[in-house]
Amino acid sequence: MDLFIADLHLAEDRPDISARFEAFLHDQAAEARRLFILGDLFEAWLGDDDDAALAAWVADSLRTLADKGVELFFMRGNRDFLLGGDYAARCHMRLLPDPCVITLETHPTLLMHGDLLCTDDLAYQAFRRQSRDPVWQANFLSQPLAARRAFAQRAREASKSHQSQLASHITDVNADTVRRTLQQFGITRLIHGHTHRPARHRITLDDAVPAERIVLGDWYTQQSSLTIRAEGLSLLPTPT
Ligand SMILES: [Mn+2]
Repeated sequence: MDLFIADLHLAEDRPDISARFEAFLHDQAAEARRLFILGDLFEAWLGDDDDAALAAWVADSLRTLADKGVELFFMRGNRDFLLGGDYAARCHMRLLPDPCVITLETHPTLLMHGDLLCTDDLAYQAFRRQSRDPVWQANFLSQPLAARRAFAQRAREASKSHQSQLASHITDVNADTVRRTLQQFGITRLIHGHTHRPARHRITLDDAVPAERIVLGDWYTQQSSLTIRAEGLSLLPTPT
């Protein structure tokens, strides 16, 4: 059984989400063969040298799960895009590039965090390009932790105000970008998070090829996960 989660947005001031995550790791996750975390596990990530208690607790919890034999994979989101190889090694999880292709029960599947698909949000895409630049990242990571914390706080406030000014279709994926991306990879199933709009969307590619886009939910008020078994697929909470 393969399990997928995203957008937990774990934060020091949200112990309720950490408690939900702890329960999930003890129950469903312990039964899985593989657990894929598709980004935004953390509300913010300032660098692998961050000494916050939350990061240490998550590393211990994930390593404990890995030691039970569950294979762990992590793809960076737009909040934790600075999570690096050092921290991944502490968690005993492998880093995945965004996008990446895996085979699930013989079905090739494209995995993404999802922010790359939101191409109508031009300001965000510009920031994304800038902040994925190795020189920008090295410069950011060379600053003292306190300065990085202050920057992240300002960035979160700016992002909140930016999001609140945008129509909801701008902050969602662009349908053409989704189709183009799937066609480019020659793949008919996509799993992503980021938009916090859990759903299973039937889509049609060129030459009437049917495809599916599965969107994972966030963890603000409940556990959200996708389970894939040979018998089928279940998305929780069930999309309304
Ligand atoms: Mn995100």
